[in-house]
Amino acid sequence: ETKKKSRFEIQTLTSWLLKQEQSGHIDAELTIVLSSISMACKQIASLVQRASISNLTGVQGAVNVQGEDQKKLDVVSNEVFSNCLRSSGRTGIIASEEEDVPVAVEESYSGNYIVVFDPLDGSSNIDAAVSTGSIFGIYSPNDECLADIDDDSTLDQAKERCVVSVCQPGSNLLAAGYCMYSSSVIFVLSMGKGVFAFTLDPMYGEFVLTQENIQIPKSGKIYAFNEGNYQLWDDKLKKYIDDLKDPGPSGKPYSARYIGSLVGDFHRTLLYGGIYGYPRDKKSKNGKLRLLYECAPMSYLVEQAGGKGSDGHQRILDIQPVEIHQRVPLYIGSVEEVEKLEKYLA
Ligand code: AHM
Ligand code: MG
Repeated sequence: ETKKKSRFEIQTLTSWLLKQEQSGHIDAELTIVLSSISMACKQIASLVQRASISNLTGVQGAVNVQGEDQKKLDVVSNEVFSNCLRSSGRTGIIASEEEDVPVAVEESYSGNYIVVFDPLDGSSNIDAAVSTGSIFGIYSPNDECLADIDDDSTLDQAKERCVVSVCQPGSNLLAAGYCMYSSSVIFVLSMGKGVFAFTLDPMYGEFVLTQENIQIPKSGKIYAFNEGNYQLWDDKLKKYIDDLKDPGPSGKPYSARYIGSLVGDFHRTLLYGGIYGYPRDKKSKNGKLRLLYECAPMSYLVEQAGGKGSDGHQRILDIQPVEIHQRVPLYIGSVEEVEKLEKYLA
């Protein structure tokens, strides 16, 4: 006899995580890391929503290690994210888009998970109240970096060990996800057993399970590229885009959609199908997006949903990073669309 579901029965992220822990999919440490990340996302959501009221729009006046203007909210979100992770007591090393080098967390209670994140992606959209998001990935504990620096090693050597521990291929990810700050706040997560989405219920202040085992459509007629860069692209890529727009007398051209916010553009692609791309071009040899905390977590999620993430020639998750802020071209979305693009680029 199946129990009828009460209409008051909702599953919060917290209770869902505890269930995953009980069934042995994740350990208690990882559960705590994930709930502290969701807490950071709730805080950032409220900061983003109130940005123009609390004077948090505009630039900070500093430039990050990658030469980008930091927005006030980039800096604040990085603090929020780092603090939540530190106080979880379960992270050993954290690496962020907004920090030059990975940081070893001094006092980890246990667990020592490695967390990579972009605290506020797409922040050029903030001042116009357009979608942004946070992206994260979690790797296995690695004690090397935490080795005491009171032995003969110097601080520089310890930092070097951190870089080595953090630089793992995406195929080692234990979990990855993002939170999108849009008309709804949506937390999307995978721990290697499908992709799940939780919507922030503003009434309860809790993330509530709204989609289980998301599968990306096998194909989809939407493409998302910054076509302003068209003249800087390789001819093979130009041909691919030209053909999407001009499918011949029988076909219908693809629709263009581009927010300029990876999380928003990716979320739409995940649900509706199609392809998102950030190619290399004449000015940016490896494109714009970062392998470790942008491309790898998104590729992990897309594969978990039955899609594909590629640099045009190989699987993103197979790429071994050599530095923290390494950039890589990204083509991600429905299997058929990404494979078609790979054929054009071959
Ligand atoms: P950011 O991390 O500095 O915000 O940059 C990443 C963002 C992505 O969200 C987005 O896909 C891309 O940059 C947009 O770049 P462009 O403005 O060149 O199209
Ligand atoms: Mg970013």
